[in-house]
Amino acid sequence: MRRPFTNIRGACPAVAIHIPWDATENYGELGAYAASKGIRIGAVNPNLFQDEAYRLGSVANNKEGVRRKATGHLLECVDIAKAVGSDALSLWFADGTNYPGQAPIRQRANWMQACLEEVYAKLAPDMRMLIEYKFYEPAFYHTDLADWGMAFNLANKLGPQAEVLVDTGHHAQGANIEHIVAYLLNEKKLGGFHFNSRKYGDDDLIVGAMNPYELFLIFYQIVDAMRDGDTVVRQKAANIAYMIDQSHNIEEKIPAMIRSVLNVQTQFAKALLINSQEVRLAQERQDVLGAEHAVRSAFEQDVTPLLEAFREERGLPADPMKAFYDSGYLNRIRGRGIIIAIAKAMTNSGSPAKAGRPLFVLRSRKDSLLQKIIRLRGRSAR
Ligand SMILES: [Mn+2]
Repeated sequence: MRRPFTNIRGACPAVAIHIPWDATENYGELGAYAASKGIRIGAVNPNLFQDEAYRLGSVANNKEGVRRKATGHLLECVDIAKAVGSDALSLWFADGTNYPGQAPIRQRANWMQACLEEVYAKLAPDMRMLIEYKFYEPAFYHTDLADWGMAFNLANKLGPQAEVLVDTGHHAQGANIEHIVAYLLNEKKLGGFHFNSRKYGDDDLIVGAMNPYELFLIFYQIVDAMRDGDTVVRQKAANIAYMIDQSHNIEEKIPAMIRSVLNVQTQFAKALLINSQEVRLAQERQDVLGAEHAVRSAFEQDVTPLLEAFREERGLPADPMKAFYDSGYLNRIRGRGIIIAIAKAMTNSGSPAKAGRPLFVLRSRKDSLLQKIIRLRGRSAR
């Protein structure tokens, strides 16, 4: 088990946890265990959508008791983050409505803000609150945090430790995500990413699988901000929390994650190759095609040999995917029926961690069809 992850952690130093899916009795021990494996616990993700009580909303629910329950869970997650040594509370709300008139939209915004103010006050000084938005699904009429502007406004109201999280799958078709990224960077409010790619809705496919150029252009904006004249913009750009939020239904999960990381690395490397001087000069002489060429030509470079050399210099396998398959790990976990074991543990206790299995297999939030089925089963049981 140790060998492949010794390799992967060359690029991915942290594992996000999702509560209650990763719930365990002793969080200090969990943090120490992660450290003993050379990784740390990244963002803590509360779950405010699985419990039947949240069917009509969590922190924006019109029932005060439900809002209390949701706030209590968020506060519990702040404590968990402190115990495991995490510096990020990552928030996504399924809150919204399906029909006009179903609930008071303005009042819900105020309820949500009041709950988050209470949670914000309990953050450790070095902790940040990442606020994610999504324009529809599971709600189909209105979502309480529908776009970056709403998340940005809420983060501004809460304070400097609150920042916006951009999930690349949470926009309407045709939205210019790299523009949103640039805007938030300029406002010093871009906290993190949930990477994934999509063709239609929030498909949660392997990042870069559908539109690698979009991913490259996102990194172009980040790399450009890293060279900004403003120190704070540079610091913020260097301190972005990069996360993967995907759902692997038909493909092997760990290779899919490795592929995702490699795709991110590739587009980041290409963005670093953009000749910023050439771009700037073209912009100054208002040479539209010259500027476009300076950006695009970096995308057309093959960075594979560069990345292989970069990894080898650090004592990492040049080809992480090959190293993973060669390790035999996939066959070993297949042999012990880990997926079935986790499914069983989740059905019984809602917590894969309690089964004493590794935490990284069911990684992303809506990890698989399997989890959706388990959730639906849980609902019908209640
Ligand atoms: Mn997400």
